[in-house]
Amino acid sequence: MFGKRSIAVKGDNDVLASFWMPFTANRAYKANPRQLVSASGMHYQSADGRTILDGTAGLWCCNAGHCRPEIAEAIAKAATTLDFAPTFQLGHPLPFELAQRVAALMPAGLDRIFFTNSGSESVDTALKIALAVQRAKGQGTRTRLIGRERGYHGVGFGGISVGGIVGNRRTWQGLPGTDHLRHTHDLARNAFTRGFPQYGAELADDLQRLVDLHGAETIAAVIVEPMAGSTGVLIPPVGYLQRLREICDRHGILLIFDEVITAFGRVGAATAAEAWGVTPDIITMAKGLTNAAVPMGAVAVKRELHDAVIESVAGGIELAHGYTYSGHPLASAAGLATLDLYAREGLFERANELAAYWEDAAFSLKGRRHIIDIRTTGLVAGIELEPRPGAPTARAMELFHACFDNGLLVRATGDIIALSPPLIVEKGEIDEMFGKIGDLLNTIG
Ligand code: PXG
Ligand code: PLP
Repeated sequence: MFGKRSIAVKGDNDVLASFWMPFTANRAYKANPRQLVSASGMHYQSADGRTILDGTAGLWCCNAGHCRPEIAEAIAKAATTLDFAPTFQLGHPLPFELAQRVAALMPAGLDRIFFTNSGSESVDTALKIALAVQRAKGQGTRTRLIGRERGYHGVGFGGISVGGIVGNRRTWQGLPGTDHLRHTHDLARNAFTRGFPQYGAELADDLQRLVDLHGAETIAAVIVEPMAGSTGVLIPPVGYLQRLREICDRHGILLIFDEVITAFGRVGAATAAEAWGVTPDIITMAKGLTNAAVPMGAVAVKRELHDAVIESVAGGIELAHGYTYSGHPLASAAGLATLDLYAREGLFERANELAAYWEDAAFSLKGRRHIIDIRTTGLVAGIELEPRPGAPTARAMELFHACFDNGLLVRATGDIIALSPPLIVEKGEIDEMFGKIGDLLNTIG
């Protein structure tokens, strides 16, 4: 009902005013609202009755496609069996089961799972666990947290402190004692590379520079996205993650991979860590964990790090951290049903198998108007446009709108178009996505 009313009265501020929309140009949206009212499989339905091909799996999260009945039924069953029960000093079965299932998908050794409700909470949790681990190991001087320029780690104070997006940090001071590695984006050397960029492994040495500057004994952890998603699909240069791992090992620094986007099949395996052969100490997840049907995040921790914290106190609560909804029954049920679907339909393998077709389809746009780079990995693509002189980001935003008006959902970030379809995408739909983008590029200035 709400959807109908709000659309029928275009720009009606009485109806749209109360919802302060997240990461949205509120005034522009409310002047020209675009609403989605239902979804199924690869498609959304808009309030004005159009079918829209989902090129982004919602916000990188509906990896098994929309409104899967198996997940909906599992949620309904949980809601009518045990709507809520605490996990503080009590328990209920589903999160124990889900933790085991998640652990089995993680790289060997990362089999202790903490549940949260979002990627941002997963990041805050991972950073707090890293500090607790260092303290438990008698390394209490290690309090510094290192992130990376162009990193997105959600919007908690921890996440924005290690994150590297100026707009997300400008208004808030963030935590003291953080620093940042340089980002790896280098169009001059790497534009139009297929797969991993050739150049830039040496940028990992920036961590050595920060060790030399601050002292290793002050640094607790480094957090990076194995592939930076939000800031435009920045694929790690060949050897970069390996080198980061080596420098962390040399100096007793914990390595955290923020896999909120990359986990659950996006890059062709359960994790980017697995796909790319570099094992961090801690992995953060969210999004695809429940196919986004109920909010949930998780943090996977190496068993010996978990044990160090658990054994550091004689008795009682070992880690003073947790959310009311950690391991919520509905989220846990959604997670279990989602992991079943991924396994039954072989969706991670499917992403891997489709990756070459996806890459070819993306690179078919090479040479088209405005495009200055194309990059893909797994079922992700970034298409970078030349910024319009004097109006950066305007061109990508115009293309985003043109796509939406023509039945295709993409993401615009800066002057980059990001694509990350549900892993059930068919080849014909891949052709449709890139075909449409190619055609619409001719229509924008
Ligand atoms: N870490 C990473 C790597 C993420 O991509 C978060 C943490 C935060 O998760 P929550 O659940 O708190 O939003 C994210 C989220 C986009 C986009 O369009 C990306 C995210 C969220 C919304 C939009 O790129 N990533
Ligand atoms: N604020 C208040 C006043 C609370 O009582 C609680 C939890 O009990 C919180 C915040 C934290 O909420 P959550 O556990 O859902 O993160």
